[in-house]
Amino acid sequence: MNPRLNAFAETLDEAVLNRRAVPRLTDTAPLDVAEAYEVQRAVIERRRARGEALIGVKMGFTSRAKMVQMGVDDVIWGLLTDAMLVESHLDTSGLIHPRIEPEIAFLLDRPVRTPADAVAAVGGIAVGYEVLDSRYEGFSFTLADVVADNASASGFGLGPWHAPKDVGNVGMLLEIDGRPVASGSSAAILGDPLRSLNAAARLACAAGIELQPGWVILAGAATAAVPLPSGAHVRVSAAGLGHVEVTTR
Ligand code: OOG
Repeated sequence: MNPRLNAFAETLDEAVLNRRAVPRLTDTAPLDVAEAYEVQRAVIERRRARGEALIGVKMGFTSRAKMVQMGVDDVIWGLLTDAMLVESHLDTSGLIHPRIEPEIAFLLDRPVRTPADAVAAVGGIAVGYEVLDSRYEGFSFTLADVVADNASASGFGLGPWHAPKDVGNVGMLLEIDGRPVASGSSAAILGDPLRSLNAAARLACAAGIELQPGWVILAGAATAAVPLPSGAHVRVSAAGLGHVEVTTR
């Protein structure tokens, strides 16, 4: 691998391990989006070398609210590993400046070999959340920076799986300590989260990655992300999909 890109991957990986934010890569050297995806893959390879397994993909900037919040205007994707899956508790002391956002998740029960396979491959749908933890100082980045940083992926949690159904326009709510802090409709996700699933399938196929049975596709947030405090109780719900909760310390 190009030594510049390899050094970028090492910088981002060490930022996670040391819980220390780093300056934006693009402040120090040029980086285009195609190269940024190479850096992302190298970051994931480092995690796999430590025993983590790929279990899905996440989409980013699929909603207007997120594009405006972060000042970027293109859909991106990142990879999820088993170490990112949060059960009912999350220790935020291992994170830099975590944020949380409500998501719709798809569970695949068949491989996706071409984008046309995506919708039929869905075996379940759930409400979920994603914990973002940009490795960059000030949670500030260009498109290439955030792609290299695996789309800020840090953790995610899932509610109960439901049989596939229409989730094109369901109300979503994020509450922290019983207080509503963000709400929106799943329609904010590219008009329908299924479009995000299709985009994930397209990007994966283009990258030569086959989406696998058992993998989770996080379709992206319906609202802006909010800071995730320690010592908090978070509840994320979506109409018809129930809810998922997490307690932080
Ligand atoms: C990048 C990730 C964006 C989403 O749902 O739009 C994302 C970030 O905002 O840090 O996951």
